[in-house]
Amino acid sequence: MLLKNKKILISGLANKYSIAAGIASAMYREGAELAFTYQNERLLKNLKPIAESYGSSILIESDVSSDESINNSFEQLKKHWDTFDGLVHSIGFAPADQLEGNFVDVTTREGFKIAHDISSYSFTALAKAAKPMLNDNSALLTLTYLGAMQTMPNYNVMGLAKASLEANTRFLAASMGRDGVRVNAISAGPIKTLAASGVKNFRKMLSQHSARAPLGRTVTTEEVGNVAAFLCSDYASGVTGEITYVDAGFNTAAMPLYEIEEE
Ligand code: NAD
Ligand code: 0WE
Repeated sequence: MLLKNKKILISGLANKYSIAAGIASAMYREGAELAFTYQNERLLKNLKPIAESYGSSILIESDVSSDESINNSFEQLKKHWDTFDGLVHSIGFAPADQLEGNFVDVTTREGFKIAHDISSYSFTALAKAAKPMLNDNSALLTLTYLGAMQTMPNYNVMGLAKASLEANTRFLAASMGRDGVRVNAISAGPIKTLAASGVKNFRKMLSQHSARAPLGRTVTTEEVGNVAAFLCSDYASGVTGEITYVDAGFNTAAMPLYEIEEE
């Protein structure tokens, strides 16, 4: 039981395919007490039965594009918990028109602003709001992607936002370390979630991933969840400011082992 007596707040659980659902499942199994935030009313009906299955009825609305919504959500949380031990940020967004086409042609000032606001600043905003309630030996965790480090078609301005999120992870770690707060990120391989479902040629990307990755396959939300549970546990007490890849080794291999079969 990695997380016995730990209270952890999880954001970004939209449905059972969400990475946040794999994280919640692993954390619940490891003994954590969970609470959840959701973006809007529309997502509450999906979340409710899932949260219930993880023993939680603490469901709080939090739209990270609004400081008022964030502040309200922590006021709500205080009614249930005086203090807590962990926060999972599993939120990312860019307008759809930013994620298809040639980077220099499709990227706009407004698209850049929204992507960075929702996908990076929100992690700082949640850390700021959570800070007064965080116990000693607590942990913050976010989800990033290889597009922060290397290019690929269509990920575009989200790559810039993830680069910012990774720097955010390091600066938050430096900023909060003396308060007993660790801050880390998991860089997950591609997974077919709601956020990936609108993406052109995503199935092709999954098969390319399997071909190049040392493990010869993609990763599951459960595998991401297991590493998330570890990083938020006291077994990771010496780890902060780190980006941990959970991608079947994809980022470590420059070429696939075998010739890809002709189609
Ligand atoms: P998902 O669609 O299940 O989760 C994305 C979540 O972001 C949703 O719950 C949505 O409600 C939330 N969100 C968006 N805008 C918000 C706002 N303004 N306020 C509050 N919440 C908001 O998809 P996912 O793939 O599980 O994504 C979770 C995280 O994992 C994201 O940061 C994503 O970039 C990252 N990630 C995903 C993959 C992948 O291939 N699926 C790979 C690496 C990293
Ligand atoms: O971070 C992500 C998903 C990011 C995302 C996806 C969407 C689709 C719907 C952010 N905003 C939106 N906005 C929408 O309107 N991933 C790592 C998954 C992902 O998304 C891609 C990928 C991969 C991988 C987009 C293009 C290319 C590759």
